[in-house]
Amino acid sequence: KKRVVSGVQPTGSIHLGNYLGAIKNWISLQDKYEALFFIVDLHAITLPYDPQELLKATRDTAAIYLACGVDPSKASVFVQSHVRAHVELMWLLSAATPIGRLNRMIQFKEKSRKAGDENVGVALLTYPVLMASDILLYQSDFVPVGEDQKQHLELTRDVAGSVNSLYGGRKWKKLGGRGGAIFKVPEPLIPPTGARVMSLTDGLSKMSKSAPSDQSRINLLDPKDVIANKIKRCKTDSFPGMEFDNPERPECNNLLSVYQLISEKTKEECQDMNWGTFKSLLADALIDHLHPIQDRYEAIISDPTYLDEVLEEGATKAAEIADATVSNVKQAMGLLRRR
Ligand code: AQP
Repeated sequence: KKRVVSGVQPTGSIHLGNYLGAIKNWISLQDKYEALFFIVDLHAITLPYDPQELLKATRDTAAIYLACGVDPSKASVFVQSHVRAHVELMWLLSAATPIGRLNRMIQFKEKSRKAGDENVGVALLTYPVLMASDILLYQSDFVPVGEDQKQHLELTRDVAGSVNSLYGGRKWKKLGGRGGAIFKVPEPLIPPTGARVMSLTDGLSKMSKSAPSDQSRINLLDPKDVIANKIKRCKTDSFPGMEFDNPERPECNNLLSVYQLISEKTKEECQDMNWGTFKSLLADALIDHLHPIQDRYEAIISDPTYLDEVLEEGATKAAEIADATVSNVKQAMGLLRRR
C-alpha cells in the first residue's frame, strides 16, 4: 500500500475549514492508503502560546480526529512530539536546507511581519524543515496539501532530492547502506475542489483558527445555538438569489460550497432561494452534520484511558518507521553508529 501522512496544529479550536479541507478527506484516505495522522504540537509552539491551552488542544484535536471518523484500526494516530525522530531528522535536514529558501517562504514572511522581528523565534523560520521531517520520516508517497502549504511541500521535495544526491546511492553503499534513494520524494494530493472554506465575516480570507473574531468561523465543537447565531449574523450581500459563479459574491459562493459539502444538495438547487431561506437551511444542515461528531467527541474525551491507548499505539507504530529512516540518514551522513 502507498503511504499518506497529514496533521493539524493544536493551536486553537478546530474549525469547519480544518474539517472540510483536511480531516473529512482523511476518512476515505485511510481506506485506500497506509495512513499516519498526527497532531503537530511541535509546530504549535512557533508563535507565542499558552502551555495550558496547548495541552488541552492536543487532546481535543486527537479526540476530534477520532470523532470525525479517523479509525485507529486503519490509521496510526499520534502526537508528533511523542516520536522523537521528528526533531532528530529535522536537524539533519536543516544542514541540507538553504536559508534563502526559508527566508522566502510566504507563510514565514506574513507571520513574522505580523508579529514583528523581535518577537519571532527561530522556529518560525525553520518550521518548513520540521514539516519536511514529518513527511520524509515516513517515506510518504502522498501528502494532502491545501494551497497555502504547496510552497512547503515543494521545499520538502527539494530537500529530499538534495539529501538523496548528496549522501545516497553509491556513497551510502560504501558506508554499508543499501544504496539508492534515502528518501522517497512525496507527491502532493490536491484536495477536492471547494475545500477552501472562507471566513464568515469576509469571503475573501480563509477561515482560520488565529483570526481574532470567533464570529468568523464555525468551530467543530460550537453548540447548536452558537452555530445558528453565527450563520444568522454572517456576512451577506444585497443581490437577489444565491449565485455561485459571481466573483462579486464571494460570501455567497463560500456558503453554497459549504452547504454542498455537508448535505446531499448541489449549489444549483439553491439558486432561487433568498438569503433568509438559505441561511436557515445551512444552519440546520451544519447542526445535523456536526451534532453526531460532537456526541462522539464527548464520549471520547471523557474516557482518557482509551485516548491515551490510541495515541500510545499510534506513536509506537510511527516510531518504528521513523527510527529506521533516521538510522539510514545518519549512516549515509557518516555519523558513527552507537555500539
Ligand atoms: N479555511 C480552510 N479551508 C480549507 N482547509 C483549511 N485548512 C486550514 N484552514 C482551512 C487545512 O487544515 C489543515 C490543518 O491546518 P493547520 O492546523 O496546519 O494550520 P493552518 O493551515 O494554518 O490552519 P488555520 O486553522 O488557519 O490555522 P492558523 O490560523 O493558525 O493559520 C491543513 O491541511 C489546511 O490546509
